[in-house]
Amino acid sequence: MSLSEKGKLMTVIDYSNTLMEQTMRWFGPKDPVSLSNLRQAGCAGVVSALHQIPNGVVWSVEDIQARKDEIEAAGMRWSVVESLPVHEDIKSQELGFEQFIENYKQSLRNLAACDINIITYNFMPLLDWTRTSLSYDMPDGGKALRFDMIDVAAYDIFMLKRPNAVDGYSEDVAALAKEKFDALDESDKVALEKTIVAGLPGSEVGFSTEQFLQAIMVYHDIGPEQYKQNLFYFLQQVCPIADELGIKLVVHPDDPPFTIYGLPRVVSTAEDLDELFEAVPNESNCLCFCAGSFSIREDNYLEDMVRRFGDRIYFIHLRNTQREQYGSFHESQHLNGSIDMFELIKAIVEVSRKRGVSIPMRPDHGHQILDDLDKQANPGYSAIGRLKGLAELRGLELGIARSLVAL
Ligand code: DNO
Repeated sequence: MSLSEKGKLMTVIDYSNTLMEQTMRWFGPKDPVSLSNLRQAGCAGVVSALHQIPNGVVWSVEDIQARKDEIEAAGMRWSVVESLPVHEDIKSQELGFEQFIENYKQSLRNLAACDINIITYNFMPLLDWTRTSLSYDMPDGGKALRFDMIDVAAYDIFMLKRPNAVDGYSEDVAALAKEKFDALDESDKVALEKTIVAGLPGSEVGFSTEQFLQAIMVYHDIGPEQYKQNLFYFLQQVCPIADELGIKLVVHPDDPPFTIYGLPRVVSTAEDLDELFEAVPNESNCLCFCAGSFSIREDNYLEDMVRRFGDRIYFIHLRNTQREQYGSFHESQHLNGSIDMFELIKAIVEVSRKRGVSIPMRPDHGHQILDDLDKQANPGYSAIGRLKGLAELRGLELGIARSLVAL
């Protein structure tokens, strides 16, 4: 092909409508980071939820429309709901749970009536995402979120005193946990428990130690096989309605993607996803590809997963993590860490082009940097750290997209 022919081809192919839609999460009017901040960061879309409505209660058209109007007045669109939480009774199939499924369906109908059709949820029992430190010092002076397996073991074995907890850890981890626990003073213990069980932003529940232990034991009795069936049952009930409404229900993977406190985790690996889509093949049964969550397991090959489940991906979370010893990890810079972000975005670009779609993406979390350090924000959701992440990610994507056009 001559250079001028190649030049013509480059002008004909328009890749811009398959670039990821840039979004950020907004926790609603109480979020210290404003909609105007999000717009200035370059967002076209907003990811939000009606956190003021208790878990299990129907979201009314009125409330949904009010949130939508507020976002649109700021010059963006409400791209994705994160999350419409699944009530704990649905997860454990507690007596009377069918009513919560009916409520869920009604919320879906109301969301569709307002033209909102990508809905995130997760199926992690009791806890949503889990970290042990919300202000881990990075060498550059910023602060990050971290998960320390030794802290988790110390809490589990010596504070929660879960029966047989010690059997779930290697001897090394159990010994280090004992050392750690012995060195904690009362205020350290309170702080650790608060971080672990009081609930991070987005998780809709918080527990006392006793409540937590009791609730865990319920899931021990259920076990992973039955728990998986509970997820499938929920989807078998709601997906037919979601299909009709044109809604995509995107499941957020387990974070971290392995069992903690002996709780079943069933959306952690490519095999889990295979089973999920096979058990419930409905077109509404889809995936929120959370790179950071999946990346904690070395046996999750992220680019392969994007290609394999590409048709089911309707929402993307991009962040990086640095895996450490014993399953510990911290959230690293968006472009550096255990994930090869270049390869991952390349796979996303290919899938988006093949499908001819622009998939909403949010930079998932960010460090606290610059003015963030003196301000209050939801852990992981400070303004400047996320802006930096988004800026780096969109630059990388644009570079990849343009170079692929030129090939
Ligand atoms: C953490 C988030 C999660 C996520 C839910 C989805 O930052 O990715 O809280 O929103 O698990 O249901």
